[in-house]
Amino acid sequence: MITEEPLTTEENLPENKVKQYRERGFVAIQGIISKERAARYREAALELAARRRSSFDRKVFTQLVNAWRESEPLKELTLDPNVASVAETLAGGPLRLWHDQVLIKNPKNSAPTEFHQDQPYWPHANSVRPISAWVALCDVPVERGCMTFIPGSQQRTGLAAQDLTDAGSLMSLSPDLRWEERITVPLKAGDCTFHHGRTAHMATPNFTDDPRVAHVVIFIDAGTTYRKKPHVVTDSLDLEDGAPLDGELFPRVPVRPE
Ligand SMILES: O=C(O)CCC(=O)C(=O)O
Repeated sequence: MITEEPLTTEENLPENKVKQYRERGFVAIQGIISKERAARYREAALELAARRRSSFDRKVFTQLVNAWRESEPLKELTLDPNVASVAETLAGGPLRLWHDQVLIKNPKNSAPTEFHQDQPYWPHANSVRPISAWVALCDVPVERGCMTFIPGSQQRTGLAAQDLTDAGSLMSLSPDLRWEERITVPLKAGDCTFHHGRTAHMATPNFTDDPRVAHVVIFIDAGTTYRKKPHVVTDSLDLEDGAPLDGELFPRVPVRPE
């Protein structure tokens, strides 16, 4: 029988993790879900990728946006109260779901996901503490495509959207970032990193024979409003500029079990 370390929860989250998150803009958390659940969700993610023939296949990864709308197991993970309550403690304020995404780096995919910030892609106003949980659904050592962060880069505001297939994109917008420290974070299945929506991050290539399967749950401030610009999640919603992002697509979290 495999004995597992206890999960990290809002109750036992070490104070220094909150401090690290606020200073550096990211933090690694062991055991946000159990390994047994990670294995189950990994299967669900691969099954959804096979089902969604039309999924967004980029050079760097296969991206399944709003997986929770089509897969019951992945909905359970996206709305997991432990993930959301740790996110809320780290962020320091009330949150709602923006969207989730399964990100699969296929075996032997030598393309890194290049450095970028997430927030410049999003059609949001009034969002100061967006936070993403990147949950490893398989073991992710450096050679399978783990995340690398530039500590403190969440302070860089107002940058244009960056191209995550171009290694020079973020660095040309903010050249001194080239000389900043980078921290690479391998994760075991069931562990996660949380990162702020402006923290510069990349992921290494997948040189292994197995897919790298991650599930990313993206939270935004509960009071975030819509700022008109194209985005796959909002394009079909016909929102007015300034409309609140709320309703069943953007639920408040944590959703507590009844
Ligand atoms: O997993 C990756 O390859 C990149 C992930 C990423 O950019 C994100 O979660 O914001």
